[in-house]
Amino acid sequence: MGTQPDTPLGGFADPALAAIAARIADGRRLDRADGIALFNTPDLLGLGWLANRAREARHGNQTFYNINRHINYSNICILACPICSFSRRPEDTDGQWQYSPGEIFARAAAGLPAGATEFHIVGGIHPSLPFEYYTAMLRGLRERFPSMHLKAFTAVEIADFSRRFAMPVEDVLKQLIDAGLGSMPGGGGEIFNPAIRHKIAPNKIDGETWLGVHRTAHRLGLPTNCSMLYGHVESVEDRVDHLLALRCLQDETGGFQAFIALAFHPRNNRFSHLPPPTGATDLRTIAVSRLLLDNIPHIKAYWVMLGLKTAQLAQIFGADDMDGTVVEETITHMAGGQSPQSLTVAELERLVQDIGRTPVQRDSVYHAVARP
Ligand code: V47
Repeated sequence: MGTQPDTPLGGFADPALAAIAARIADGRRLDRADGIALFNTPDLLGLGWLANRAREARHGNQTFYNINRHINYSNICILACPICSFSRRPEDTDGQWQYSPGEIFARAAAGLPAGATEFHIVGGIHPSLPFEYYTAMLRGLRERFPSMHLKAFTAVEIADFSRRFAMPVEDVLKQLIDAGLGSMPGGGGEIFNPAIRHKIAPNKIDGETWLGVHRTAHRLGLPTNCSMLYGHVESVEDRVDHLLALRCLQDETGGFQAFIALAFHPRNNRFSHLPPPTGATDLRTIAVSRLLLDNIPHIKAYWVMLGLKTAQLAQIFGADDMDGTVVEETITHMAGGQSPQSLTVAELERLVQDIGRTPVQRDSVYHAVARP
C-alpha cells in the first residue's frame, strides 16, 4: 500500500469496515465473514475507498480497454436456462439464428473498428453442430484475420463439446488451441451454490465442472476470465462463496486474468418479475470483488451490462477495466439492456478520462497496445 493512509479522512462510518481495513493493513487475507460484512456494510463510500485503494495499489491510475468485436454464432440452445433471454430451443419456430462459417467471416469483418485486436465468440449449447464447425470457425478467422486474438467458448460450451464429441476436456481444448483459440471468456459461471443454480440454470454444468474446465485450460497455459451473475435470487452468502471458490482456484493455477461481475437483466426471461440490481448493488459488488479476489489482477466493469455511467463510476470503486468497443451484443440486449450496441475508442476514452483515470488500450492478455 506504500504511503497511502489506512483510513479515509474522517474514518469509516461502519466499525466492521474499520476492523476489515485494519486486517488488510496487517496483510491478512479476508475471509467469508469479512466478505459478508463488506456486502452488508451501510458505508458504501468507505467500501469504495478500500476497494479503490487496492485497485490503485495494483494499477495506479490506469483503466484498461480493448478494441474488440463480439460474435454470437448461434443462439440455438438445449439448456433453456430460466435466466436467459438470448437462447431459443431447437424446436422453436422463430427468433433463432445459426451462422454458417461464411456468414461468421462476413460478420467478423462488418463494422470492425480500426485497430481491433480481439474477437469474443460465444453461442448457445447446440444439439448437433459438428466439432469441425467450431474448429473451422477458428481456423477460418485466423486465416482471414491473422492479427486478431480469438477469445472463444465458455466453460459451458467446452464441457458440452467434451460430452458430445466424447473427448476429454483436455483434448477438446488442445484441438481448439491448435485451431487458433487464444483464451476463454468467463461466462456461464452464474452462481455456484447448487440450490440457486438449480433455480436459474438447472440444465447447465455444475460449479465444480465449470471450475474443472478452467483448471484444465490453465494447466494447458490458456488464460481465461471468470464471472459471477448477481442480482437474481442469490444471497450475499452465495456471492461470497462464489467469489471464494474463484479465489481458491486462482491460488492453485494463477490462470484467471479478469473477473467480470455480471448484473442480472430480467427482461424477456422467466425472472421478469424481479427488479434489476440497483446502481448501489452494482458498485458494491465490484468493490467487494476487488477486495476478496486479491489474486485476480483485473476487475472488469462490463459497460454493456452495467450501463455507461455505472461502469465509469466503477473505475473508482475497484474496477480497472471497461471491456471494449464490442460492436454488436445480443445476450444483454435481448434481456432488456439499454446500453448502446457499440462504443468508439473516443467514447470509451472520454468516459475514462472524465473520471480522472488514464485510458490504456490493451490486448487480450493485458499488454498495453501502442496507439498510432
Ligand atoms: O454466459 C445470461 C450471463 C454471460 C443473463 O470474459 C446474463 O471478458 C445478465 O460472459 N442478465 C455472457 N447476464 C457475458 C459474458 C462476458 C461479457 C463480457 C466479457 C466477458 C469476458 C464475458 O452473461 C453468460 C451468462 O453468464 N447472462 N443471461 C441475463 N439475463
